[in-house]
Amino acid sequence: MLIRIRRGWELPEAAATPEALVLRRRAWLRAAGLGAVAIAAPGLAGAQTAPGPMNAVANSRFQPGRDITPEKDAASYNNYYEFGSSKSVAAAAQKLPQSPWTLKLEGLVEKPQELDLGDLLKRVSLEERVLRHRCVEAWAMTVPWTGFPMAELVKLAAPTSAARFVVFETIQDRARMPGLRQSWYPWPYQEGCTLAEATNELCFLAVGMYGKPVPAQNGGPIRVLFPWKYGFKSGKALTRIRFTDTRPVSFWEKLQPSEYGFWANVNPAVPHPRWSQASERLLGSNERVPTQIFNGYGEFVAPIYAGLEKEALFL
Ligand SMILES: Nc1nc2c(c(=O)[nH]1)N[C@H]1C(S)=C(S)[C@@H](COP(=O)(O)O)O[C@H]1N2
Ligand SMILES: [Mo]
Repeated sequence: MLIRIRRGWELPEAAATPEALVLRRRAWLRAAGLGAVAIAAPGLAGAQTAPGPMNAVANSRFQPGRDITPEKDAASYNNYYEFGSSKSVAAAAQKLPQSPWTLKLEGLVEKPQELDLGDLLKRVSLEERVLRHRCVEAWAMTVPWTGFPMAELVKLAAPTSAARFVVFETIQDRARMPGLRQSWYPWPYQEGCTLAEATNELCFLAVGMYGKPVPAQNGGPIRVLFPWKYGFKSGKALTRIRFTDTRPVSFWEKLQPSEYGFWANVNPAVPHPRWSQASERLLGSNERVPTQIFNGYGEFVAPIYAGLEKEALFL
């Protein structure tokens, strides 16, 4: 018999049996659509054009269909391996200076540059959008983020015709990130995507959360969001964005390629090798709800994958 050694990372948190999980019907009606959202996120209450917190305009194109996760839950239950493998990294993460911050755009671009984040934010228009986030460990949250589409940054970088992939690299601050001493991890934390994914309207660079700067533990001062992919693709505290012609091997793929692939699109029908992906636990309420393909964003992103059916799109 093959004895499998369980690794410490990304264990499923759902040890409960499915029968014990109450799958309640949700929210669309009870939350009365925008009503609940507007109450929880003042930035969304106004007219489309009225700037809200952080001077952001509400973008209501991506309706979450769920209640917003209480801020304290989203800000206190984190994955951030640079600060250790526990979920309680918020205190340690406060040591990471958030300003000044530089972001390098490099690789196969016509305009390689080093951007001061403050300057960059003067050149983009901020919007607030409420997005679902689904961790591969089967928990989820729904968060109002402030930021701008990744497509705007791609435009600033002006990738050459050879560029096909984008790599998002996290800062390595050895003095403040004790997790970096765990040498079995393939630091730096880097995840990547195709240029088509990066320029999809859903790919978002977040600098705010709940109307305030993104807290350090959630990836401040700037992180990327791929709401249709498992959460590990959404790298935090970005310091470099690199355009390449070769598919990058990302952090989790290097660690365990049989469990974490390049694409990592959410799909309830494709179990993780060690647990089911059929449902997810909502941070805050602890309610369990069914997981949706592409985390419910298929109408926006499914066309990206036409012709790629032979790829491991959902691992
Ligand atoms: N740099 C970095 N980014 C990261 C991670 C990490 O460990 N380091 N964890 C990822 C995982 S697994 C998830 S689920 C989300 C968690 O984001 P949150 O803490 O804001 O909920 O961040 C992702 N981005
Ligand atoms: Mo995750």
